[in-house]
Amino acid sequence: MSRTAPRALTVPPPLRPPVAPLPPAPFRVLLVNPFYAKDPHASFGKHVLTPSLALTSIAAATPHPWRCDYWDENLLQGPPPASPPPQVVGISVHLTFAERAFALADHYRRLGSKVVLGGLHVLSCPDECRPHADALVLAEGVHVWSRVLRDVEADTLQPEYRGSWHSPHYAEDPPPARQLVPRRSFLTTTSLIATRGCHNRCGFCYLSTDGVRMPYQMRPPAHVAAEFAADRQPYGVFVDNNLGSRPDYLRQLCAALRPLQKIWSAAVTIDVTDDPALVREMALAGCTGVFVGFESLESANLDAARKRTPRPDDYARRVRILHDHGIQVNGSFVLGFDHDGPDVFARTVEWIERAKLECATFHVLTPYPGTPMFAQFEREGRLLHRDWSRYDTANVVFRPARMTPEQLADGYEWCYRTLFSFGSIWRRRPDDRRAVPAYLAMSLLYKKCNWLWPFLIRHRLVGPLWRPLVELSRRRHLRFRARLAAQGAGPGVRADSVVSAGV
Ligand code: B12
Ligand code: SF4
Repeated sequence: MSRTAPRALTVPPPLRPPVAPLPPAPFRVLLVNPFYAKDPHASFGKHVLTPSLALTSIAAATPHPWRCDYWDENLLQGPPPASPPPQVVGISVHLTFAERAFALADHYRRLGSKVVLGGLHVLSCPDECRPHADALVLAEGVHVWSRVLRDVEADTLQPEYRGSWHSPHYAEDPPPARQLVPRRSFLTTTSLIATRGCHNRCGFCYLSTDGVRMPYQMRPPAHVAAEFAADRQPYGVFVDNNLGSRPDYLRQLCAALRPLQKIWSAAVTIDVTDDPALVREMALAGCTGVFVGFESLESANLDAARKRTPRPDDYARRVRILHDHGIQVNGSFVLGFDHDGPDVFARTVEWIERAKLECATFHVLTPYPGTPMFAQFEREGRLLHRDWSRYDTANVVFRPARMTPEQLADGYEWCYRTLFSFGSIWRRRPDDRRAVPAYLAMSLLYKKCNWLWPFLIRHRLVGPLWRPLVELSRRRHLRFRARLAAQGAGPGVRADSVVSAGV
């Protein structure tokens, strides 16, 4: 794997005014997901696994006669269209790409468009966003979007609109406008969301940001299943923070998904294994991969983060429950907590190999503005800078307690290098020999082919290349599932699916 990312993945395309500027096109909206620099240590494939639902959700709430276009700068198709400029430009802002979002906003305002900014960073740092926008949308956007456009029509656009995470109408939100997303550009366009919130409120998570007190809300399982069916893809990715927060709901959702005969992955906390019968229902409903935030193998770190989770010495047994049901595990680990010393890297990687996690992602602990952790580090004078573009969990932005920033940066890099090596990929292969070739194909493409990803992305070959592998996985999963169902309750069938949760 290359240690530096190619220019196309680190530098956004230049924004130049059109040679012959035209007046803004009335009733046209352009929704833009801004460019962000990619971490050369991780897989570039991660960014085209599935699209974020922020803008397609907004698009779905667009009233007649407005028409939306969608532009994701990370698909490497050059600068976003501006001739003619749309009457309204909506841009998602996260802290890591805030600078690019502001450059885009300034560009379109110069061309005469009205610019509306929304997303997490607008909520946590509105004062920073205000000078770049005609209007800000704070928090939930779907329910205020039509008001924003009606106000543009009436020339009464307000500087600020505030949505609510407490809306009683969440269950009735329209399905995201997935048809706007270029189908060939992603492994799957079926990003799904069934719930909002999480039963935890970990101190480092964006869910503990000021103003993000969202109750756990759920959408009717039948609606979610209908959306999955309608997008006509074999594989769906749930982008929920934690699909397992309410086991009773997850059970109902599985019952609705099972008849679709599709495969899917989701983020859950490891306590989903409290009830192996629920894991079995997930498998029978098509779950082939879970993304689990283990965060740390050190209890003291988890306690300090206020994460309610089973003890780390029980993690391996719980991973086996998932594996026994054909569910691959992509573990997420945060490095640099206050109880982490320089030995944390080797210990974490050794554990991952012993537990045979098919995939893992590492994150340098990152205090997001607005979270209790950010306030604490600021109070203690431990923030190194406020260059948000490096608050991407791939760079060290604070002074760790038990090592130097350099040790943390080197250790993070070492973890990825070791885990993405041929040796480690081989050591973590599934026990079931039938599953090994597909596991190897997927792992090598995902982890060892960063040189290939820019080409695949630019030429819109991601979908065409991955989809046959995904379809193969789906068929294998259906065979596995038939055996699991025939066995009755109680595991014993080994994993033979190959798609892993990657968000
Ligand atoms: C899908 C996803 C991805 C995808 C796509 C990201 C992308 N930007 O295209 C991939 C896998 C590539 C990814 C990568 C990363 N991600 Co990510 N990702 C998500 C995830 C799981 C789902 C996003 C989603 O679809 N949400 C559902 C939509 C409906 O909700 P929403 O985004 O909040 O949008 C609503 C409002 O905010 C608002 N809104 C948003 N935009 C706009 C725009 C306008 C105009 C308006 C009016 C309103 C509006 O209205 C929307 C509807 O109500 C979230 C977690 C989550 N569940 O939200 C993390 C999350 C956004 N990711 C996060 C992070 C940290 C990253 C990475 C840095 C991690 C890493 N080290 O690799 C990278 C870097 C990417 C980057 N710089 O953005 C953090 C962000 C934290 C923060 N404070 O900014 C989150 C919150 C996860 C977490 N638990 O920490 N991610
Ligand atoms: S369990 Fe995960 S999603 Fe839930 S609060 Fe903690 S880090 Fe955030």
